[in-house]
Amino acid sequence: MIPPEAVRAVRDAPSVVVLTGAGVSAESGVPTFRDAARGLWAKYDPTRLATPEAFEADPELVSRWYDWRRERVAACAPNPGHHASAEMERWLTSMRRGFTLLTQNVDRLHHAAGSRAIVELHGSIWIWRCLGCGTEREDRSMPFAEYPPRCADCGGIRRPGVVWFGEALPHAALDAAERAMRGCGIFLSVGTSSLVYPAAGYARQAHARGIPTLEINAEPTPISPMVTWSIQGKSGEVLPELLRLAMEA
Ligand code: BJW
Ligand code: ZN
Repeated sequence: MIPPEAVRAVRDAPSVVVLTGAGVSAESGVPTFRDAARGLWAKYDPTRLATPEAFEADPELVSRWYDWRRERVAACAPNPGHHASAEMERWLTSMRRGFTLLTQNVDRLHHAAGSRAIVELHGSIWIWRCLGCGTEREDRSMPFAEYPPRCADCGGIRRPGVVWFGEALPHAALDAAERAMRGCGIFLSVGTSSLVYPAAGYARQAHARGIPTLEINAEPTPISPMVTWSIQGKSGEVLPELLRLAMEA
């Protein structure tokens, strides 16, 4: 199921870049982004809620949605896909080879699994930023006492520290991703629909530079015809197997 050439490419690459998306957290029970409005939220379109315009129009509604998602994520633990990614990092760094995890996920389950070199492209639902004084704080308390939550310092409205459609990604994250891409020897795209840019552009960038690309996803995506190897399957099964084979090779 995993092409031996892909295994060898992971084993031999001087540096590995892994891009993850919501599919990696799906086996932990975290709904994928496009599935992140269920139950009471079923009548809403996540791509419309995750916008600055939606927050401006109705900050209470949008912060209640994030609080609902925070509660769901808080009940979830990392799965074998997260653990394999952390293990791959430990294995490669022990051999003084490069490893960077670019994640679009906002749930911090990669952190919980022990990954270290993480670039959060789309921020985190655990960070809240005050629109009054700009303070950013991790806040895992829930439910919030009020919606939208307010800043303890200045009383301003706090918004989730995530990147919404139409917003620029954090400079530091973009710089770190660019650095990782410069030294990338193999690029892995895991559990992402590859629809959202700029993240979806990294696989294309790698391909254009002749770097081997490997996709692991439950279903075909727009990058599937382009990548060197496209494996259809669950990240929690394929990633651990890929790691096992590469370590044994
Ligand atoms: C499994 C599985 C299992 C299930 N195993 N797999 C170029 C072209 C066209 C448009 C644009 C472009 N450049 C920019 C844009 C606009 C826009 C964009 O990309 N739009 C597209 C929809 C067309 N991009 C932006 O607006 C970005 N900003 C930007 O470019 O700014 C420019 C700028 C510069 C300077 C000043 C100002 C502006 C920002 C994008 C931010 C995205 N944010 C979100 C929300 C985060 C907060 C939140 O979660 O609420 O990030 S949107 C959402 O999509 C979320 C995700 O991180 C992201 C990616 O989704 P992901 O992870 O791929 O999830 P899914 O659900 O789509 O897919 C999961 C996949 O897993 C599926 O395929 C399943 O099959 C699979 N799966 N189980 C393996 N077990
Ligand atoms: Zn404040």
